Amino acid sequence: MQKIKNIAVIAHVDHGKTTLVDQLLQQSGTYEAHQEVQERAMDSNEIEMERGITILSKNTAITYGDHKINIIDTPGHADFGGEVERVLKMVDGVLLLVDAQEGVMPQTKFVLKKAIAFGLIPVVVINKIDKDGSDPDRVMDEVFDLLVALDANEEQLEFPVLYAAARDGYAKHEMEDENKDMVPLFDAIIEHVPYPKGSPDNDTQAQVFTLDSDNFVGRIGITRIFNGKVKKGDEYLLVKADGSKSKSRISKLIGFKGLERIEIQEAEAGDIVAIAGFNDIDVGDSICDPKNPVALDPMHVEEPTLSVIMSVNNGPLAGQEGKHVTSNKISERLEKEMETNIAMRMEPMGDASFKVSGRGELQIGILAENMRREGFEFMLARPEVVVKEENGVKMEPFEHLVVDVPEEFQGVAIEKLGKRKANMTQLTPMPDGTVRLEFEIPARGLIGFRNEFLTDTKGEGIMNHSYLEYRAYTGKVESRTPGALVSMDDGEAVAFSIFNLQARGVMFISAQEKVYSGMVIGESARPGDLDVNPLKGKALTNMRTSGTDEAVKLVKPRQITLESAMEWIEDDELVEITPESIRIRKKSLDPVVRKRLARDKKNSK
Ligand SMILES: Nc1nc2c(ncn2[C@@H]2O[C@H](COP(=O)(O)OP(=O)(O)OP(=O)(O)O)[C@@H](O)[C@H]2O)c(=O)[nH]1
Ligand SMILES: [Mg+2]
Repeated sequence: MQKIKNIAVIAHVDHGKTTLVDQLLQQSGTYEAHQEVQERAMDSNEIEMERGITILSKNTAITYGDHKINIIDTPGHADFGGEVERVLKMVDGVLLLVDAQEGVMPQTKFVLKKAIAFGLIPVVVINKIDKDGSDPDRVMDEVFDLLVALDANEEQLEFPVLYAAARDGYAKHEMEDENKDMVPLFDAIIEHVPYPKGSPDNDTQAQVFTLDSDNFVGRIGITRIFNGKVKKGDEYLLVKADGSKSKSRISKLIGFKGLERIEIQEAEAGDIVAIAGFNDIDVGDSICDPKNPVALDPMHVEEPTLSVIMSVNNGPLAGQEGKHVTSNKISERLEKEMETNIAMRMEPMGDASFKVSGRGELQIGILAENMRREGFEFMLARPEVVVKEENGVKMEPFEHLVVDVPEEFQGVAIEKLGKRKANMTQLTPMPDGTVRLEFEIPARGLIGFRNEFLTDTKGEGIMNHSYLEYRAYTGKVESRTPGALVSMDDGEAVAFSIFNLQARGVMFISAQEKVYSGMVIGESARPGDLDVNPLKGKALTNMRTSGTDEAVKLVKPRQITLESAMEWIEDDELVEITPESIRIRKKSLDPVVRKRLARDKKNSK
């Protein structure tokens, strides 16, 4: 039987997980000599490469001495915490990375809490020790305190620690040791991560934790084998979370080796393989011996905390840029997403709209971004938190928030967060002259906060948050103050009128861009919406078109991204998304209706 170690790499966003996996791949000699490999090779999908973040967890396998190490790289952003949760059940150990300067951050707490609950002993890697301002001792203390706070048992408290610069390819036991290579980390994995339990002689039990597809064989389930064997050509029983069962043969069995996938005939307890042949295979399904099927526990993933209404684009420019625009197409696409993404939910709401729920704006934003790249066109409403009722009490999700700000912005940060119902739990002066403020805040209070925070701190503030728990509802929180500049006509925006409107606020559009009545073309400098005319040109005789014309010098418009638009909009606004454009509009395009609604709203206050 092969000696196997199964580990997941977990950390807060950007603490260096994918970079570390690069080095483990390289230094284990897994690559062929001629193989050309990109930096952060595991971040293989388009959006991951563009943004330099991991979105989906992915697995690889390396050989080290007589061991095979299966490694699962996980995403660090809080919105993808569901990915980490389901992966933890598949491994027998974790590498917990912590940035030697930033220290313990919200998502460090979230992932470590889950790992501790699964009984895993973390191999702690204090990473980026090469950075100026790194303070490995302080960070080590923070990790220890965190483990105590998380009720780690004695064995877990004796976790091994390594000091590393993943980017530079070394890890070591003591800071004084030489900077050499990853050998100390490889050895720590072999020494401290337990071997898989279970036996190849038992009846087969395996569980799917990720889905993949292949043009030739269809759906593939990436699976951890807990007991017994799986053989190509043999028949197995697929058991779903709802208990339903179906029999099928394994048509193809795929093993992992570095970035490659190789066809294999058989695999056994302890290993991670990809299985084809089950058409309706889903995340969480068990693959069992047909004679003695004992399904594994369904996977638990924390419920979604945020939802957004997605609807068919019904604006005047609808259907001009997208390929898939109907409610049927959107529904099909969302259903497909829900099969692989167990941390998300979808619910049809009638009238061509759907409620899509997930862990945060980024998670929903990435789905929307993928859809627009596939040619979809649709609208999103303002995100809302998922409110629950427990024992007759209205509950809402709370987040753990950490902001790092230069000292002079401490006051404004505390004041603004106070208005959003945040409760400060800690204030720590940092060695670099910044202050670290920690809060517990209703997730509602964070919607739209990032823009405001960056403005208030002149771009110098850093904020990080991650899900904490459901607590009693806190009442009204403040939202965006500035109003919208709303176009009152259809047509193409004229440079001269944009020039005039610049005095009234920040523009979102450039000259010649298509606009329509009810479209939001900028942020007003004052509260309250303002209907404006972006089409009003100067009489042609006076208009010079040359770029040097002083009179029409235009400020660069604010770049609207999918996520910034979702953050910015209010209840009566929508984001219109097409493969080519992101526009913001009023829900009601008719100015008369809008005025009446605004009046009713005011009266009801
Ligand atoms: N100075 C320094 N930078 C590092 C080190 N390791 C990684 N980085 C940098 O940190 C950034 C983030 O690295 P990633 O490996 O993508 O981090 P990650 O944890 O996988 O990020 P997510 O998957 O998005 O959570 C990159 O710019 C790396 O080059 C290190 O040891 N020292
Ligand atoms: Mg990564």
